[in-house]
Amino acid sequence: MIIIGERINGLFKNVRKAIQEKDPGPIQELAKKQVAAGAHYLDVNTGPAVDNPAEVMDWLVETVQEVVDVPLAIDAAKMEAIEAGLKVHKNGRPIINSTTAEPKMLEKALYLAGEYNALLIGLAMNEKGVPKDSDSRVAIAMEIIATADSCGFSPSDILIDPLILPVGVAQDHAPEVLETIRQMKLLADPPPKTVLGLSNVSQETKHRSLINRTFLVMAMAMGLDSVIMDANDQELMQALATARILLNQEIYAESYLEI
Ligand code: THG
Repeated sequence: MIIIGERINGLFKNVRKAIQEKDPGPIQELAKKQVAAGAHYLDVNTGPAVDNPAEVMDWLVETVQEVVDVPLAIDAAKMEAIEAGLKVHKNGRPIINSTTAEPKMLEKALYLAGEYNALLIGLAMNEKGVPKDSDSRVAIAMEIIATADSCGFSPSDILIDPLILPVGVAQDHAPEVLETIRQMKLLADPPPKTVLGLSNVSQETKHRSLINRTFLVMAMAMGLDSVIMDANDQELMQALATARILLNQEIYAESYLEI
């Protein structure tokens, strides 16, 4: 399971403030804290409230890379901001986060993935939005994989994100998302990878951590490969480690099981 730390995102007040004040301190603390907790990648997102996203992304990526050497998931709505991050990215293979199946956006994202040897997150949505049922999500994923294939990419260069929505507003989507993850293993050989923005599921709920870890374990049972999540949530990390043992993904479990 690839853990992508979610905390460097302008959605969070302290990150938004640090961006506004161009203060590297809080961002660099969050970067170090997430990597120390076990994050393999860090997601980096300026948040929606900036009017110069490319400039801010450049600064964020440079700021983070001064203190950690994990690769980054460059998370932005605009491809110009993603490209600005890719340009200065230096450790390993970056992740482009993300494109929809909308042809113009997908074409731009694939071009950048080729240019910067990046992995690409393809969202199971198109210009009509996020469909509810898993069949429609799978069909969109298939379009993304087919287009990527025609541009010379392997399905394993693509991370399909079925897009989990807050359970409070879209409860009926959660099982469809799980089924979409399961279906991805049957879509191509090699199959595409899968990813989720886990914390979406619990937005606006009281028991966020419990909902997050319950859904993560269910998604892992469906074959989830990677997850954008709070690596500093200890109970979530423990649930992840336990699920890895129960799914026989972890071989040295003896000492853990004795406790
Ligand atoms: N898929 C992909 N990328 C993503 C998402 C996804 N990137 C962003 C997001 N979704 C995943 N990251 C987060 C980060 C924060 C929150 C949720 C998902 C979050 N933040 C608090 C809130 O909105 O309530 C912020 C408030 C605060 O605590 O300050 O929940 O799905 N590919």
